[in-house]
Amino acid sequence: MPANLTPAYREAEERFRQATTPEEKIECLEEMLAVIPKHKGTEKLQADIKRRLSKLRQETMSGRGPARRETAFRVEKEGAGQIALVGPPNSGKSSLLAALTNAQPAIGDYPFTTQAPTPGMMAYENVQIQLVDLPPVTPDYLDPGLPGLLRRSDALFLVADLASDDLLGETQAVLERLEQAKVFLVAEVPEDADPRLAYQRTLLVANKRDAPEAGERLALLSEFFLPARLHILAVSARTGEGLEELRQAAWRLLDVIRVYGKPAGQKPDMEKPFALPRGSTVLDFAAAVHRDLPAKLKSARIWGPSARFPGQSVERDHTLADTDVVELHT
Ligand SMILES: Nc1nc2c(ncn2[C@@H]2O[C@H](COP(=O)(O)OP(=O)(O)OP(=O)(O)O)[C@@H](O)[C@H]2O)c(=O)[nH]1
Ligand SMILES: [Mg+2]
Repeated sequence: MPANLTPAYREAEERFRQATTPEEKIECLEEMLAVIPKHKGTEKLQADIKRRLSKLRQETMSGRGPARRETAFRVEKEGAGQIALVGPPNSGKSSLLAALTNAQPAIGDYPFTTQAPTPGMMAYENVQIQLVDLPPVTPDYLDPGLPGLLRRSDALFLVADLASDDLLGETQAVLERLEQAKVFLVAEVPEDADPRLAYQRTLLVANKRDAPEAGERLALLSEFFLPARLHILAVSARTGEGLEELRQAAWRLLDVIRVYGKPAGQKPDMEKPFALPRGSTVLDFAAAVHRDLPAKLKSARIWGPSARFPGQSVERDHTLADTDVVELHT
């Protein structure tokens, strides 16, 4: 077993061990494949996961429909990270997606307008963050594909409705319904998190702050969600208030850093940063550039916040910082 597997991988693997249905197993294996560090040392393991996946997929295809239903809930990740929008009906999830991205989801003044995940790309400075609009969650309704999508995404917006009389009840119901599905919405993932449960970093987005009585409702929401310690940001998809702050908050929520690649003797490409989890090293960056690179890597030089001086030579385990420039030598 390669020693350099990440906590995210080990959590997915632990969930796989606990999984009871083929659908759950497929979901866990897919997650393991998505988060496994891609380099030579894990190639055998990757092949093994793929083999188990295709076997399970074949088994479920010959059976009933849920596995196929599940595939409708699979959204390929793009950009610096994926944030899923979850919440009660009519809270304005689709309106937020429309206001923040070029996507054009159906928006309606009635519940259950959205029936399938709809992605869109949101610009923040020089990066793109993927937002995924979802069907609503109520005490009686949770699409079976939804918890898996939430687990696989990088962070969540819980969208609450400041125009609703049942603001607290319906928002709490979403949290409870998801907890039954072992998905916990938290401000920070606890260090000693139980690997069988999924904790997702979440921002509580209080939408419709333009609505009458939104102020009082926001105060209620803050008071109520104080124990859960979710950070709250009030916005309006309709007037655009708070949306710039929301882009920034999305970036902070993802907790990633931008790293620029620099070919030797050339200028760095400042247009297209790589987005890496905070705490990533030179070696992680090399793996993100190309899966074969870590094995060939001889040395690296860096410029930017984590460099003691411009062009400093660093070891492969050097921890990078946001906006570092890295030149890899093979
Ligand atoms: N006043 C006000 N109304 C809004 C705002 N955002 C959305 N709405 C309205 O709220 C209603 C529901 O909006 P949607 O974006 O469809 O809500 P949703 O959360 O996607 O709903 P479902 O798909 O059913 O879960 C529509 O009538 C929107 O025009 C806002 O910021 N202010
Ligand atoms: Mg919708």
